[in-house]
Amino acid sequence: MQIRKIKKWMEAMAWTWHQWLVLVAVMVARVAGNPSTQTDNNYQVLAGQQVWEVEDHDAMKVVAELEKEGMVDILGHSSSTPRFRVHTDSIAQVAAALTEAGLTHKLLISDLARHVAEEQRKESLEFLRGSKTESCTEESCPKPLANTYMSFEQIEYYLKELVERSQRVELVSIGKSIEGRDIWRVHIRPYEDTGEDVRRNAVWFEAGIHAREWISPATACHLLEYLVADKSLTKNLDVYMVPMANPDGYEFSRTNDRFWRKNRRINAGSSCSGVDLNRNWDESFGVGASSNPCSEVYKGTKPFSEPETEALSAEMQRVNSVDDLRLMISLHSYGQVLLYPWGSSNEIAPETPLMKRAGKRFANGAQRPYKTKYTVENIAAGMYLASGTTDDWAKAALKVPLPYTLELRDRGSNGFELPANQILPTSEEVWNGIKKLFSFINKNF
Ligand code: 0X9
Ligand code: ZN
Repeated sequence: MQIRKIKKWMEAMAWTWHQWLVLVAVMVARVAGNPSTQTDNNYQVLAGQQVWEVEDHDAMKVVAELEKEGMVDILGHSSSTPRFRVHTDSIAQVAAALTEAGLTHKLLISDLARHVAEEQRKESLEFLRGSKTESCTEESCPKPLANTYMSFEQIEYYLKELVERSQRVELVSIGKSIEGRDIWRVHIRPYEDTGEDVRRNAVWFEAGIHAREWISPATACHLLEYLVADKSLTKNLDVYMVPMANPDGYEFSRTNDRFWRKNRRINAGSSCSGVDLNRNWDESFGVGASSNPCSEVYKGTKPFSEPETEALSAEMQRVNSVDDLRLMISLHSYGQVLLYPWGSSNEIAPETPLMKRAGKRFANGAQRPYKTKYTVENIAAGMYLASGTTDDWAKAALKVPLPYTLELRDRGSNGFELPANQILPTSEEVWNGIKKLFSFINKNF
């Protein structure tokens, strides 16, 4: 009787026996402690939240204001028409504000928790198919995983093994996050390091400043592999990379809230936590950002109020004092667009023709081998004004000629929930784009 009931219930869920079997196996893997699959329960907080879209180019301004008030959360940069998450309590208010502005919206997702649960169920099935040959544990993490998003701990295992494996690599903790996790900075020395104390061209990569953009740290780790193996383009180049700039937020997005963006600061006097680390840099601080701790774009109490941005900026400054930073790429998702400053004003930034020219080289390179299209755009022209970002700070404070924000795959079909089987293709095409940028630097500086 009981069995028949369960069978009926399973039929009602419309799953095949095979799918159930796979699910049980995934659960067993979890119990066995494979940290790579610990992504359950990170969607319940999203119950009742919705995703809307307004197909109107003038809507961005209205929606950006609602974002500053903490009612909505703009998702990705796939187009100049906004797609955004509406918090459950704000649905009526947001609808009213849009109507008042003469805008109509389309409902894309009616319950985000259900949507994320379903996406993760599909991923679990996929994971089981693709993960047989790879593993990453404390004892052995020889390569970044290609079929699953690694936990912060796994990324640490990998980085520590990378240093042991390659003489070119140096790993340093440049500070601790709010919750005490290390912020790791990798340095890949030039392939032909003569040991001489000379100024060289240098490149800085930052990844994972936004917690939910999982493809960013994943790509960063694979880029490390390509960089270490490279023998020509990095002959005279110092490469620096922070593969996980917001480890607390990342872990929180894995365990508690799949759409978490900020760090994990407990904001005094507010029930909302987190500071948007990409609004906290000391450049035009405040413009286009929010003073409301409940907003996804909350700038924090003052520039560099957060240990994460403090550590990043101090290290970038140090690197720029011993080397010449020529290129800075902050890896984000999603949208497939390479963005160049300014983002906080409509003025034209110094070296704009150069940023455009080099940017196009990147986009050409990244077309291979999957024909993926990356556009090259000025930040402020394409969307809303935003300040306190890594890119503008790198240009204004450090005078880095080529500072970019790279919004990785995709253009919105999966958004932040990019299936793990796209980690490798994304990394490959981005590496092809970056190689073009490296040649550009080697030729022009
Ligand atoms: O808004 C952001 O911080 C970035 N987009 S994301 O969807 N990944 O959050 C874009 C930052 C672009 N740079 C500036 N606005 N300066
Ligand atoms: Zn981002």
